Amino acid sequence: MKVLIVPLLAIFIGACASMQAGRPEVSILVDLDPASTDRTVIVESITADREGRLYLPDRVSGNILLVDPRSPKPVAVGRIEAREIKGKKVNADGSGIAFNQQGDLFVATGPFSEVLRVRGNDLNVQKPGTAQTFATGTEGANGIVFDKQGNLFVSGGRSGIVYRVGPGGGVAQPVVKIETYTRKLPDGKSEQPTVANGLEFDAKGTLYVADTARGAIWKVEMQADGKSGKPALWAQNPLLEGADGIAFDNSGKLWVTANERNALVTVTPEGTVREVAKNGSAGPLEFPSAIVFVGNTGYISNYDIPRRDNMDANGQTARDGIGASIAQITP
Ligand SMILES: [Ca+2]
Ligand SMILES: [Ca+2]
Repeated sequence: MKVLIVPLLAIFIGACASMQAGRPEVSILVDLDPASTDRTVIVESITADREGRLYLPDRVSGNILLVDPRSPKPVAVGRIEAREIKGKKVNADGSGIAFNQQGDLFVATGPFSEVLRVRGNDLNVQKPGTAQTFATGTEGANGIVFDKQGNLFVSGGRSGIVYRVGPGGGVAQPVVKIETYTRKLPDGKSEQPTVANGLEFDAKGTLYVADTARGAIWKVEMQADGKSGKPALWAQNPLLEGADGIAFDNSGKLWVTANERNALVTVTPEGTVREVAKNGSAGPLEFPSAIVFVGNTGYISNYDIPRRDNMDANGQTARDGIGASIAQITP
């Protein structure tokens, strides 16, 4: 018995020490392409259903993957078909993903300038449902989020526009505009022009917009008539360079995946910015692009673009680490 107790006690003391140090550890929940480290699967976003199961669109296969954290093996439950546009095959490159209150699943696609929908009943391992057009006119469609009234908000990337469309879908209308801006990365060559990326609402219904280019988070007060106020720069910090997906934890802290820095950063309701985790190109964070909380655990999609702190020593690839995967952290 003692043999058992001593290691358990050691683990317990170790866990307490790491909690006291305030540095919860990131680990890998699942490698989405165990046979490869070379972008044979590409996931840019992640969401969860009411049962805490995770969903990610894979840009390479067009599959919408389901991963149950209790038994983390990816299975396809939906499909996003490529289209022929002007005689060329165009991949959907699914990005932002979110459920509405009815349990239907939505995925933004920049190349189609649309948001697609798979009905909840059609999310099926035996017969994966095909995503159909829900919202149009969303140029650069990237992050998506629903408000409490069931309106869908869609970020437009470099244009800085955030679109809004009602619960029935249709043509989306621009409602917010973040001023355009382009940042040069430390390599002096790469440029980052995305100013409207990850979207999230807080409990009071205020909209937050991740500005990847400025390394900032904007706050937009929504008015009772459905119109939006002027965006206010809420937090800006070099730690936020590459700010991509965002999500609130149970304590009301905003978590930010700083993709090009391979880092997780939090912003308190007072606007204090703090780095929670960061690593080099070998992971476990590999260009983290989105985060979703299930209870106290944050699940993170590793997009694994070869850029800045996620680039291998050769300066061209991102083969270090395990590649496309879901990371997890329990603060
Ligand atoms: Ca892999
Ligand atoms: Ca990698």
